[in-house]
Amino acid sequence: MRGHLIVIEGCDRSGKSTQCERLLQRLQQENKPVQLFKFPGKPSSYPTSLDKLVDAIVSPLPLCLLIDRTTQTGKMIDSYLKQSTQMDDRAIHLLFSANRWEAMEHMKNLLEEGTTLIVDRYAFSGVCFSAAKGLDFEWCRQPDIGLLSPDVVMFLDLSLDEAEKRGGFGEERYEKRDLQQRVRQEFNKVMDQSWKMIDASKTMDQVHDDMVAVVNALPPNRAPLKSDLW
Ligand code: T5A
Ligand code: NA
Repeated sequence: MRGHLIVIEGCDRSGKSTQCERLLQRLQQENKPVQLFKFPGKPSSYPTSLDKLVDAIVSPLPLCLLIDRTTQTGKMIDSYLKQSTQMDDRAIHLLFSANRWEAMEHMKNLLEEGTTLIVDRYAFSGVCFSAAKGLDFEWCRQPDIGLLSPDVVMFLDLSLDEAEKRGGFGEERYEKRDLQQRVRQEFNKVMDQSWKMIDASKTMDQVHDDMVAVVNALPPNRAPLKSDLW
């Protein structure tokens, strides 16, 4: 039986990375084969390339740590988000997509071996952020056509006011209120009935329990993987 592809989406500060980590730990405690992927990765979560290599060799860390912002595309995205480099809106959009495509084969192999994948942001973020910046929605969808389709998308739903209370937005390029508002509107366009809305304003424990309930309700996966994202 193949693993489940579980995607976690939501606006900035909604608790995605916190909850992905907790879900990972929970499934590991239940002895389920599981790995965590992040798009485009998290700068605070990765040490230097050398440290990473050593970690990957000596510890059972998920391989995804090698795929995030430290791939060539990942580094360019990181530098763009930290505002160290400028880039055309379309070029950065395509880079985010390329960053996902780089991981697809590895993800596919893991899923087929029976490993469940928890994915912190996916193509939905890709489309919503770029469309919120003013790019054409249909144009934005094109480069991600044919990615692996998730078995479930959980959307961590949090108001902008609540999100801003969580440490406030920092220095990253997209951490601005008006943009975040437009991103939320774009998410409303891409979500459908199949998405699981999670009230992210609850405590971390409550949010975790709600997400575990969604995962436990997933039917066993006998159908083959589909590479037919929208
Ligand atoms: N992007 C991304 C694109 O433009 N195109 C793309 O294709 C993709 C994939 C970076 C940016 O890139 C854009 C979107 C983003 O703007 P990122 O690296 O995922 O994407 O963003 P991060 O800055 O790492 O993460 P977020 O800001 O989105 O935060 P999270 O992961 O949602 O939230 P988390 O878990 O870090 O928590 C935030 C704070 O809230 C607290 C936490 O302790 C933390 O301090 N918190 C809670 N507090 C109270 N109650 C709870 N229930 C809480 N849960 C967490
Ligand atoms: Na995050």
